[in-house]
Amino acid sequence: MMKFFVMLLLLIFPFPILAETNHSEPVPGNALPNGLYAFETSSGMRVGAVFGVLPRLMDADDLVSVISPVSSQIEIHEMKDVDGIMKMRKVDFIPLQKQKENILLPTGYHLMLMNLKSPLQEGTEFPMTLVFRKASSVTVTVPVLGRGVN
Ligand SMILES: [Cu+2]
Repeated sequence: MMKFFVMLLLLIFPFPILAETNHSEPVPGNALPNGLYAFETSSGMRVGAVFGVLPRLMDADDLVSVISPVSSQIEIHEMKDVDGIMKMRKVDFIPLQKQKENILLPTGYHLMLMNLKSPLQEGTEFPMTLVFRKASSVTVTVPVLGRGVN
């Protein structure tokens, strides 16, 4: 199982996962958008990931599920340091602080697009609906970024 995750990570994240500590650093060749974003995926790849800044909420809340036409199944994941090893696991929700920028990043909470219907292509965008425990759902547009590799 661990092997699978490591392989998945290498495919998904365009930078060394263990070295990455601050995701606000720009990805080479790309300016990161203000909100959420995804990286392009290659044709053989069925899994993508969404990172970036979630919409600000007036009150503390939980992000409990995510819906998008690009994927029939979107999982909420958390990357956590367990005894010095970064491990990714599926969680039921992301706790959100009120009036704060809640940021999704490869080394923390992020959204995993499982079973992509087609590869995510650089320059395109897709809608994603964020479902909260208390607040009404919000639909955002997620741009697809290149991996910054020329
Ligand atoms: Cu994940």
